Amino acid sequence: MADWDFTAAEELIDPTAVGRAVVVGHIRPDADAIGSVCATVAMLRRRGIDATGVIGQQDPVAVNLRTIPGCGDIQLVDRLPDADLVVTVDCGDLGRTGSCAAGISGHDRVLVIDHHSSNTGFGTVDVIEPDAESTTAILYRWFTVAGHDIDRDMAHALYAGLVTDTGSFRWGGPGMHLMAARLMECGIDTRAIAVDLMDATTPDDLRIIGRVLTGVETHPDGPGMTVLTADHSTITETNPATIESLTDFVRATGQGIGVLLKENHPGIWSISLRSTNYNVAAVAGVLGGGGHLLAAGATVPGSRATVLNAVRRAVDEHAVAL
Ligand SMILES: [Mn+2]
Repeated sequence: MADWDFTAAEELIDPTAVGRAVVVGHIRPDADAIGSVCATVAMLRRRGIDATGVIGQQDPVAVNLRTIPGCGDIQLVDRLPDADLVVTVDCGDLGRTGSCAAGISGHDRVLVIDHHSSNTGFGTVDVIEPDAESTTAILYRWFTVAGHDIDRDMAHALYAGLVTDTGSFRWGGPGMHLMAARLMECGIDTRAIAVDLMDATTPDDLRIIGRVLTGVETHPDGPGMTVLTADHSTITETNPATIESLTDFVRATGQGIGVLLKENHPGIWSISLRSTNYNVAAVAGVLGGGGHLLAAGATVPGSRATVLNAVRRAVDEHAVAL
């Protein structure tokens, strides 16, 4: 496993200097964000620090993520709570902290832990490791080298981020399997976690997925795109996990880039980009977002036609084959 340096991070969480800490996950959280928040809060509390996990939005966390131990304690906030220390986890830029952004930008003790390749750093200490499979993989490495105990609930939270961000161990380095093995030895039920986070569905969700898939479009120009669209009425019919699962269908269609257009609010489109051979973080960056080389996203306002045109232009001009 890579030789990541946690010296400055350890100094920042010194319990003689930190009474209260806030751990911030990104808005519209996924399992890596929630798992990272829960594991970090648990570690800080074990050190005697009064730690709270927060998400800077009012929309509730997806139901399936509430199976991660500690998720029920996470607060939805409209501003950063007062604290001596802020830790952001899995947030690729300050904007991803939502309503906490203003408070974080003026704070003098901010630890950024992240694995998004587009993250340029916004903390007083940044631990940004794009080679990490998940933010929980960075946390696991930190806790292991620093000697912070990992109990069963923490192992569950760390595994949740690992299994989802690796597409169920389809991509990543050999270290991900060693990490999974160690976490399994903590007594977690990996079969139940997979059902909770990825497999659970309903017949109604399957009908919605079928409808969206029927609307697939292809755009063969340039690198090529395969596009799925979930408009606002579709979004309101189901849960975020079902909508997110649609990205798996366009990852490897033989076209260069898979695109999922999600109208999360009327006229506000969240765009997910997936590929097996193009740098989509660069495309997302042009659209004001960011992410990983092969999985990235952005949010763009407008009609579906204008948003799709913006994506086509960004793909044509900025998609670089890897
Ligand atoms: Mn992640």
